[in-house]
Amino acid sequence: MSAKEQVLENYSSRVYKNRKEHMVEVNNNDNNNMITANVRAVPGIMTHRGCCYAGCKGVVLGPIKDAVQIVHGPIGCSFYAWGTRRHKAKKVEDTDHYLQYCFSTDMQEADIVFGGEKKLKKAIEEAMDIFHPSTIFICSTCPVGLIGDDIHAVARWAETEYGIKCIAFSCEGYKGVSQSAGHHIANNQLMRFVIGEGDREPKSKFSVNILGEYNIGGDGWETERILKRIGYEVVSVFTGDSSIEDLKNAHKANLSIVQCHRSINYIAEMLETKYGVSWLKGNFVGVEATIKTLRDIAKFFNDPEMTARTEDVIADEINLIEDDMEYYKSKLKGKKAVLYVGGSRAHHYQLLLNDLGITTLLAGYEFGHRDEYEGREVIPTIKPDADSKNIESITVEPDQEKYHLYLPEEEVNRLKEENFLGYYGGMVKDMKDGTYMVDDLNHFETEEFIRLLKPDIFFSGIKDKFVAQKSGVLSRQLHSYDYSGPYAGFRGAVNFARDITMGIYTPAWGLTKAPWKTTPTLVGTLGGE
Ligand code: CFM
Ligand code: HCA
Repeated sequence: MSAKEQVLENYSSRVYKNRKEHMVEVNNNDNNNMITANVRAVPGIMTHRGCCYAGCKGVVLGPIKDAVQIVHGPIGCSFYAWGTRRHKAKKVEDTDHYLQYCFSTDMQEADIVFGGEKKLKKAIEEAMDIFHPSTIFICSTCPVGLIGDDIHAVARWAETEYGIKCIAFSCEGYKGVSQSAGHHIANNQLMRFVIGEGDREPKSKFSVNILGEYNIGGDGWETERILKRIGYEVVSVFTGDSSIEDLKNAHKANLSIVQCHRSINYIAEMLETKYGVSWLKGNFVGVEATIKTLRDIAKFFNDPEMTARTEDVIADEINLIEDDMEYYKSKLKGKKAVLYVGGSRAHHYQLLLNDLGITTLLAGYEFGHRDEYEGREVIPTIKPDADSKNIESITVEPDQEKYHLYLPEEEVNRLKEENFLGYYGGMVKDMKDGTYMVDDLNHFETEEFIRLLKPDIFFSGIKDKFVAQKSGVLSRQLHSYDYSGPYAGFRGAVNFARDITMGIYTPAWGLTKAPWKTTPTLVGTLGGE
């Protein structure tokens, strides 16, 4: 029996039917790797997913450093999002920097009963008195949606009262099935109220945005370093170490490079539709992946000097890390890994592991959609009632097979000529036959797959980390990097390889033996007398 069947066998028939659709034994020959994803978790199962508020406030908005971000809700929600995600940012002189702060309306029972809008206004007044910010975000959490506070009206009030920018995000935690709904809400509001407002012209025609890069552990800085070394101008980064001013000018760039497609694909597509900024899916995690991305960007700009410069920089960067990478590869070759991360890293990190000779036995996403697993063809499609500037009416609708990007006729023709943007690849094509993709891997399945597959290392987040560690398997966090990093780009690859090598060669893992495996911990008698 396969590991997948052995795990599923433990379930009741109802749960079995549900969960089997979320598990695929990869077979790239029969091309039948369809998976169910982005649907509600079975109630009662210990999922490791997060909520809509986490995706909006925690992930996309959190790293924007010069906006005061007020969480309208009970204090616990705010405390959760305070400093846990490690999106690094540098203070720029004479500009606002609020990343270290935690702003909350601290809703209490009375506010739930009588309404919380007054308290929200008070919080804004207080923030204005103390910090004088030029931008305020309001993010609501579950109770706000239930009682119906109109945070958008409060935002309009603040804009008139103080002459600032104030944007409200109705990102109550219960919306949708995971963090993913929150990304969408954040993206839509940034598109409506921020992007397009700037008029700063890029200095160079080789100008880019980096989308879906949140500067976890300094990853974005390493990516920018490489791009700038080649000669690109980075107009904006969504949203790692970013300021409102940079984001306002994103539409001025000539190309958007998408690192994490899951969290930001909406903005990439809307920038293309509304302002004609092309995008390409890149990936700066892994040495080979970084090289490929740099070459794709050079291909896009199609400039002989930039192409030559790209090759020079690649050669020089490789030269600097080659010895280290060879050394770590000799230590790591043949090791086996399991990865379970949010919506893009379970794919990207497989490529970096490949560079080091480590095989992936199982990979899964908390909230990736089918695109992230199976990949999708992107089909530019003529929009029936084409009005290219009416962004609200343009949607990207993933059907079972393809992405349709609805555009006016001339845009469709242009994109078709540049068939360059025609495909967004999921992770299955980079996985070996016989390995597993598991969506929304839960606590029980984590324990079982670790027992059956016996990986040398389990990559995940804080919630599942200790499941692995308690069973004597090395764990590394791919969200927070266990407070190390950067792991992106050329220098990041060496940091990653070093951290993994240290972990694998730590003897502790072989020494752990749960006490209940050697001595019974419960003693009792069964039955009556
Ligand atoms: Fe994108 Fe991210 Fe991820 Fe994500 Fe996240 Fe993250 Fe992640 Mo944690 S935006 S999908 S919602 S790469 S916070 S920086 S590590 S789950 S794989
Ligand atoms: C989130 C943020 C998170 C959590 C990480 C973890 C992050 O989804 O709310 O579970 O360890 O990267 O900080 O994904």
